[in-house]
Amino acid sequence: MNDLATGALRAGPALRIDADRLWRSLMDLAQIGATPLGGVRRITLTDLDRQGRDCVVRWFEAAGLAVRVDAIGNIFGRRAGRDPGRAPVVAGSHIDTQPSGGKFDGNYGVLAGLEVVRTLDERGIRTEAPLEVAVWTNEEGTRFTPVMMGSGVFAGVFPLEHALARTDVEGKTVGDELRRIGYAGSAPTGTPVGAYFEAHIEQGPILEDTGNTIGVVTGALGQRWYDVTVTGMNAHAGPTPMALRRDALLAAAQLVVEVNRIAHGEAPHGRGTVGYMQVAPNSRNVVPGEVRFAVDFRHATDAGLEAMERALRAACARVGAACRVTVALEEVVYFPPCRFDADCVAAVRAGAAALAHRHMEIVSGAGHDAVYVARVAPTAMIFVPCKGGISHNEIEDALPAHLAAGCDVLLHAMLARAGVAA
Ligand code: HGY
Ligand code: MN
Ligand code: MN
Repeated sequence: MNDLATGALRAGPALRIDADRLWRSLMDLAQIGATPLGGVRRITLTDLDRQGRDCVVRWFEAAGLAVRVDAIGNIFGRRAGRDPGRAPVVAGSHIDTQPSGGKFDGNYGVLAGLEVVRTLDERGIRTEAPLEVAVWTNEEGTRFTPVMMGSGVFAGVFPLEHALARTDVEGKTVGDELRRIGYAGSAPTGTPVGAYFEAHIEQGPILEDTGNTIGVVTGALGQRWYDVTVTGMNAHAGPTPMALRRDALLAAAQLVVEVNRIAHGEAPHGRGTVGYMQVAPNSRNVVPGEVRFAVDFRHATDAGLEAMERALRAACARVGAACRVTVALEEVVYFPPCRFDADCVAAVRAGAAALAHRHMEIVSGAGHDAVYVARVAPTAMIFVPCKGGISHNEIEDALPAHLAAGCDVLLHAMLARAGVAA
């Protein structure tokens, strides 16, 4: 029998990826944007993002993948299947990071997809359906909102022109920055996907605390993000009597406390964070006249998100009146709680069981590109533990054995959906 024919035999439960090669590729990519504390700062559409993209494209091409880039900069590496007419089974994630990001958030899902391809090539295994590895543009939403931008355009959630026109705090647009780094692609976006799997670190403590290696992700919390602008009056910190002040930062500080209180009131699934704040004029002896800050709300139900928004609007009115400032609230991100495809979730669960990894069902507190891809294709995610559940932090860490286990589950779930050519 030729190699490809025996490939089907080799695709049994004993098939494993190369854990050392996966770890090396993660460490090599992490050099691009490496930070002193061992993290990665590779913000979307910066020169470091370009370097990361170039590196991954080189690896895709070296693995024999046909590479294309779409109009929002999403990168796809395609491995032919026996039946070119079938929609591809896709694995992917993102390589843009938070300003104080880690080595694994996003990067793991892309490099696990590449490791699956490398393993199949090594073993001479051809699939029935084509496979693709995807790198989604601007998942983090830290420089340009909305979050999960590339996958959102791909899934038709955001019009392409709307995304290309989004600006950062310096007024640079997504479109200009894509052109500047050479990733304003011409490939069509929204191409067919037979099934999508995303391997990701959990970014929370549950798997580690419960001794599970694999998280069978059944869905993700819904999110609402707001930009809040508080407008008072700049004033001299000395002669201005306390009673006459219109202090925007005093009001903003009270609203930060309110965001936290609202989230606690929606336990166990409510989440509320103010992670970004700009104070103007930001001078030590001037009563601040303007404060802009971001609110990130999350919940397991739409009703919960709506209740949190109502409470926030009431707090803005109350605090605004008390501090004699105006408070403007603008919603910049919304997506409802999502449930992943039952058959894809079952493929993940079956892979974990066949590989004898302790596993549990889990709902993602983080948003992921899978949330938008799930709108257009059967989708599921695979979680692995990260150290102390810490992420969006330079000390983010994970065990090579856990990363390899998740990649093995990804391999078997993809083969289950793509089929192995005889
Ligand atoms: O914010 C999130 O949930 C994701 O990390 N972008
Ligand atoms: Mn991520
Ligand atoms: Mn992230």
